Amino acid sequence: MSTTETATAAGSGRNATETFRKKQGTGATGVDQARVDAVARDVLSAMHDVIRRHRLTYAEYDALKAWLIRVGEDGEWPLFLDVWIEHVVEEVANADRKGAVGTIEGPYYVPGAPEFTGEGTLPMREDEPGTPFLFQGTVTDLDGNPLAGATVDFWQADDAGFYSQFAPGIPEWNLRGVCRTGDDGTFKIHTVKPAPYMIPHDGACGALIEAAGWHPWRPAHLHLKVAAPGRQLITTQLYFAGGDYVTDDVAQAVKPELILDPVPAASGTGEEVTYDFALDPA
Ligand code: MBD
Ligand code: FE
Repeated sequence: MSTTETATAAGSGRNATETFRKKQGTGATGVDQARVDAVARDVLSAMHDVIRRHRLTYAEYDALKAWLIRVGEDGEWPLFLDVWIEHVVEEVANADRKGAVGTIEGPYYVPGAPEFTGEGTLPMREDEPGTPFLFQGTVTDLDGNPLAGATVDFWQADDAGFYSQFAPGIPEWNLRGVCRTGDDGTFKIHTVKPAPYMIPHDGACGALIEAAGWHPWRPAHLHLKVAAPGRQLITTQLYFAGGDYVTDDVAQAVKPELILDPVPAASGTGEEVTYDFALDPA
């Protein structure tokens, strides 16, 4: 059975929820009461305002209630929040950065991927489908000085748009890896180009998309966390010039600085691109 036949919203949602719980623990810790009061009050009053402006009916209120219950049942809170909310959180969080441009993390990062130094190939299947792709560059400080021992933590969907550990039938660390820069601050990551990602249509997020007449697609993208001692970690994504949905990402996470324009690889096989990261001081 192929991944396409067996991937379900509830399956990937369950894994995304579990992954988030591992990172976060279970509850809020140490959030200031005055801050909760101010933010929760504003969220609620924004909702009250929407209800008044649109004259929400009881039928619509009950449809909303049913849908919210389903988001939880399908494990799709991580997906929902990261697709429709996170881009603004990221915008606020990274507003003062001078170096590499960030964007949203999304629900599918898993820490602890296999590591290599300098140059390596991401874990992949023997017959991994897709265009071979070399992603290379240098990690520097804001003055362009190379940073040795920086880490480029890399994850992506495969050529069918599926993530290992969130869709069934894919080896655990497929297309996930951590490249540590060598003494010259460079990294060379051999992989394959990912396909666009479609929000699953059999879960609550898909139901919202369908009911509203939206489209469910994210453009093909690479995910990265780039870090070095004494520097701020940057979480970002990179996209492909001219690719489908680059100008119409359902998650609104594309920025002009994040669009790659790969060229035929010097090796003669597949494509390659060079992209550098300048890290802000911590
Ligand atoms: C993804 O692959 C992703 O990166 C985000 C942000 C949301 C859903 C799926
Ligand atoms: Fe993604």
